[in-house]
Amino acid sequence: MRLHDFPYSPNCKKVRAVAYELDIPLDCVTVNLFDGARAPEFLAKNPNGRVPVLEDGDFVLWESTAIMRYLARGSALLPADPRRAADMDRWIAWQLAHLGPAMSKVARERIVKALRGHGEPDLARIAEGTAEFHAATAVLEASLADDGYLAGPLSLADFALAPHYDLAGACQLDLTPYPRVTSWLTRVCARPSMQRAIHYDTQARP
Ligand SMILES: N[C@@H](CCC(=O)N[C@@H](CS)C(=O)NCC(=O)O)C(=O)O
Repeated sequence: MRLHDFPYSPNCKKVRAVAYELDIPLDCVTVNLFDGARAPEFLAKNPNGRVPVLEDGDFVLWESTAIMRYLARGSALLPADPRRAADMDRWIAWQLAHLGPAMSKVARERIVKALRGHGEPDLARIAEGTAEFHAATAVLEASLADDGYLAGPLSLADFALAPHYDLAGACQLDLTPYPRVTSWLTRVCARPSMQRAIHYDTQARP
């Protein structure tokens, strides 16, 4: 299978971590997101112009959640129990609807603008994203047990959220008020699969 990805993208890290966890070989092809233009061949695969995109033979799939689910079919990362599966889906949807947009506001202002030379950060936008990040993370903190995972046993939900929270430091978003989130993140990021996905940009490509 081939994955069109970008080393620093948390949505790509989700997919790579699941593939590494399940020992699924991936042929990774980097799409340079810093270059605004997208090749027509890439746009033919994903008209949204975004990564990740998976190719499995003639089957082309975009959207990180759909890709994770496709890779994890039949594995323990995708619970068979309907309530556990719904709980997992709830956190994945929450990341896409709430946590992700909040962090993106801050990341765009603090990181992307600097990398692309797009001018000074908009402080009002940072304040807005930071407030949303803390409101969301307080919800997660209250939902987590001291030593558990997001939906009972380790599941796709942990792989969906951890790459985003791993970028909190780079965005200058403070996790110290959230000891359970911090301990969960440390536990998930200690897994060899997550380590490999997170540090992919500094390694020889698989
Ligand atoms: N909902 C999509 C979001 C994909 C997405 O936004 N990917 C980012 C990288 S993390 C991207 O390709 N950005 C390029 C752009 O906005 O031009 C998913 O979960 O796959």
